[in-house]
Amino acid sequence: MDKKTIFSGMQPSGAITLGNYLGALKNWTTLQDEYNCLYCIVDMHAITVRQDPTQLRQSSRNLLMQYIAAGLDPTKNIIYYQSHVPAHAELAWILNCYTYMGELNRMTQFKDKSKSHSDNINAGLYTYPALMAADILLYQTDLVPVGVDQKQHLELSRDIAQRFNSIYGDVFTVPEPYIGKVGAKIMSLQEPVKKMSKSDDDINATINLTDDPATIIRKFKRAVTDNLAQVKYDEIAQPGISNLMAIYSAITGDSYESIQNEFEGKGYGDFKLRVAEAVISELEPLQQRYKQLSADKNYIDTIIKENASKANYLATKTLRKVQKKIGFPPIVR
Ligand code: ATP
Ligand code: LTN
Repeated sequence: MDKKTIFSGMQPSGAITLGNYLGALKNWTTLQDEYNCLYCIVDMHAITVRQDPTQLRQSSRNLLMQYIAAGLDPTKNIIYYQSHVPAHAELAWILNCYTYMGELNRMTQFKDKSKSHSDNINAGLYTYPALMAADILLYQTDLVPVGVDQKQHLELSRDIAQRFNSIYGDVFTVPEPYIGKVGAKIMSLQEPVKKMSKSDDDINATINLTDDPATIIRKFKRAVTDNLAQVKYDEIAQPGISNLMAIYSAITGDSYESIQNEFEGKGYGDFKLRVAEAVISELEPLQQRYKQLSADKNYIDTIIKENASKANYLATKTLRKVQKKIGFPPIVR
């Protein structure tokens, strides 16, 4: 009853990557006993970039199964689609009216995506953070486990919550970010100064959770490094090697120092292969569970239905409170 609440989400904008897994999903699985957790598939956020309908439907279902395959128990956590809970859109509209354009103009994700999707800089892409704030605030969330790239959005969510509370009293819990120590920012294997991103067009830049062992080995072999011939953590001088060390450390739990010692005097080939092997064995159980889940349509459908109903119940409670505070007329039954 008195457990704290956790909320997080991922966009079904493609196959999820090792970055999503190490930066977010893996951490989520460690929190499920201690907290009341909601893990959303944020399909409404995904359409801020143009999506193919058939692919979006498939990616959304795949993502839900990957949450479960990674170890999230759907009876302990509320795992659901954002579009199945209308309160997200309703609260987002309200929060849009408490968010300044000056704040949205500063968001680096908006700036980045405006560059990479310059033919479709739509209003949804711009007001994306107000929807994200709605996701979080609807559930009176205490903690939000995300990768470091989402910190700025989270700070804005806090500002919006505080602004609203200062006008209307304590309506929202003000959420705190929860960012893991390792794995918080996994970089592209091809351009290690850029984050690994599931919507990257270069297939060699990302490891997908469903990649088979041969593909994983091939991608790590091709990973961009340097000619300094030393396994040493230095993000500036050796971004590629540092990224491989971050991946290895996030999986094995080994410190950078011990990784440095382990591979002292060894070539990059050896190191890359060890990283690939660690990733393969980390992903193997997940891939097996994913296969089983894909074959059990009824089980997945039941989860979708039951969890959406739980989320709807909780979200509506907060939404009604907000509507009342701002002066919307009560619903007459
Ligand atoms: P897209 O490429 O479509 O923008 P994305 O790969 O950035 O997607 P999101 O759905 O936006 O993924 O993010 C899901 C979660 O994964 C977030 O908590 C985010 O912080 C985390 N995350 C995304 N990329 C990385 C990364 N490279 N390293 C660590 N965490 C990441
Ligand atoms: N913006 C996030 C996805 C996201 C999210 C959220 C994360 C949408 N709503 C609420 C945490 C809490 C992203 O791009 N990774």
